[in-house]
Amino acid sequence: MKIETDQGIYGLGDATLNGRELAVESYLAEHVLPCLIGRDPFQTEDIWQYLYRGAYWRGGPVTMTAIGAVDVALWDIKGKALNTPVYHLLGGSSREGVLVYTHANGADISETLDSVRKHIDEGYLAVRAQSGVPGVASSYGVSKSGKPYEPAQRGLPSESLWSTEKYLNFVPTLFEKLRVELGPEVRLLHDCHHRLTPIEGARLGKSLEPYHLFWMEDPCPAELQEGFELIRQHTTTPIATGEIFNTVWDAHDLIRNQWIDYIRMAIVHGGGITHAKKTADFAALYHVRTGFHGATDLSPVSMAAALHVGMAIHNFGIQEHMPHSALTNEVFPHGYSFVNGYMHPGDGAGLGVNIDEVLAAKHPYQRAYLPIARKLDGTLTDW
Ligand code: KDG
Ligand code: MG
Repeated sequence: MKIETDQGIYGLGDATLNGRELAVESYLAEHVLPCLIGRDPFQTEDIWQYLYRGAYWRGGPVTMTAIGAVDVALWDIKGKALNTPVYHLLGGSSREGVLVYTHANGADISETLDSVRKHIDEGYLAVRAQSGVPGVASSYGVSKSGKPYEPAQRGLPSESLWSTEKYLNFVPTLFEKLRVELGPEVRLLHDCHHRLTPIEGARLGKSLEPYHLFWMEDPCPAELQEGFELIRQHTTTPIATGEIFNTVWDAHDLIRNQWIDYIRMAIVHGGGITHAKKTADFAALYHVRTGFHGATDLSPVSMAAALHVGMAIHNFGIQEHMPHSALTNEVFPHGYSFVNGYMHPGDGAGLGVNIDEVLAAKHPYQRAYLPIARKLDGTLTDW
């Protein structure tokens, strides 16, 4: 999304909500953008409150993504108007670079090991490892025939079959092999993608302790925040969650009770930079660090926003980095860079990302859905 000012400066925001894109577009076009005409783009706080409180109906992914898109674009404008990178406006650099992790996956343990090794050779110091599970037709996070992993597909939602029993028996053998082969240094992460119950998450965390993961992500759905207390009581494996959260209130109990170690709310789905900064500051009081969502369904604009926040806040933990396709990078030329495991947002004014609208127009929107998952007996479960 692009917001233009009467001073000739424009800002970019990302309004992508994978699988529900047009709902956000409509919310923006019909309800938000008319309210922005004539406002001072420097008033990021007041505009945020105007869009959040002023709507009366608040929260939820559509609303908060729309607010996030506007907010990020306004911070871009502010940086450009003041001729400074956004991170300078958020506290300046608290570190030399932003530690990132990327995704490795394979059909089996040996392919996954090769994939992790490949990313270590590329310079990554942290890698998320997902593998096909024997007896499970399609596991979360495993790409088909070596293609980059992108879960949303054209047509109606695809269905995959899931077995928690097979998964729980398998995952410790994966990480045992990775540790034996790769040694103690590399940071290893794993995403359970909300598929377990709390006690199953507890069992997994406990069984992974010998392989000292950097984090176990989304062991179970987080609507019931106290479910994480149960996991926490049983394991020292660090816990990350929040990629589908939209406000700090979704994580309020998780944070203040120290049931999690990393908060993953996406900058754009959580109301933008203004709300991400407040969430991070609240989390800092409870030793919770950030691990902002950074999958490829979020654009380079979101990536840049996350890097600027990650540079500035004290309780930064790690940033997810799934490199975009060459075409996406061409549509969004950007100044951020990756060197030896760390990324830097660049020192251009604003976010440091631009858009080639002519090229973008050659690739019109096509509807796609995230998959759904069913247990072996047909019961719908969390994908
Ligand atoms: O659109 C859904 C993806 O963003 C999500 O499945 C990716 O879990 C994910 C992750 O950790 O990157
Ligand atoms: Mg995830």
